[in-house]
Amino acid sequence: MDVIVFGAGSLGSLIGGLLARVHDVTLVGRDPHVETVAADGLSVDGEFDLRVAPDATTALPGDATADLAIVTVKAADTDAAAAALADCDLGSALSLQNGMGNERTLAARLDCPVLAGTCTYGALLAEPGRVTCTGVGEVTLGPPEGGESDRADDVGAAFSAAGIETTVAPDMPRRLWEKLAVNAGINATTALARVENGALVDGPGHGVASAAARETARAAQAAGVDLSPGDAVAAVERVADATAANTSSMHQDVLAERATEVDAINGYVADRADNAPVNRTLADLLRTWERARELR
Ligand code: KPL
Repeated sequence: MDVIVFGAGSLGSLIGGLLARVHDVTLVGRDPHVETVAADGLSVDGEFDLRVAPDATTALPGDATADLAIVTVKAADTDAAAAALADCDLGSALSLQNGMGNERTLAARLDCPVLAGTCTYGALLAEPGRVTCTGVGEVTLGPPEGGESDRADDVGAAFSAAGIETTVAPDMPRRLWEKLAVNAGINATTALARVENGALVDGPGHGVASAAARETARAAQAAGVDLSPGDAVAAVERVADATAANTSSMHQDVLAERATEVDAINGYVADRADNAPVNRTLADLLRTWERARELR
């Protein structure tokens, strides 16, 4: 399969690197990472130990062709990614991003079916040309509105052939909310406390992450999605344990002094739940930090 990975940061490079074992992959990202991958290849270490040679570029030609485009950019950059992919000839697109509504943003511009996906692998861009897998998680994917599709089956088979733990799921709306609960619980808490995901398995951080996840479940229920507070907390516990050594993507953003995905995660929940004081507080603290750093 010809695959474009649009957004070759830590997660995009990990998924692209694993896929490149059996597929023709083009990574689209930023220098100096892209320059290094194009010249010397990509190393994937941590839970894996492999070296692959995907194509790598900072700008995709407008008429690029691929069976699949995987979008892994930050939620705030989805529209720009859709614009860059709009004139490409694509079989399908798959969002593997944090936050809600990315599939809709992509579908508004792309002339191909768009699949929804979640990913709980832990990834860290250790240096240009080297990505570390800090936890083996799972990819789930399927039609964003739920149900089954041959395209989702084909993409799932392509991921599985590359050794990526993959489930093709008929209930993506619920899974997207469950992943939102995981991100609402883990990302902001680890970013503010400057700890790895495993620090939330127990202790005071577990209480904060669990409360944020329970509020997310209530927002899901208000949106008509059947996610129980107990299942949302269990998902946070499972992912914190499986990715214990990982620096969450929001924690990585704070360390690199980059804008975070807080609006698409805790801010999104706080705006949709009747009463979500934990998500509101986490969102306001991160927004305060972003303002002080002139990132918003
Ligand atoms: O999605 C993640 C992220 O960091 O954004 C998890 C799964 C929580 C891994 O850290």
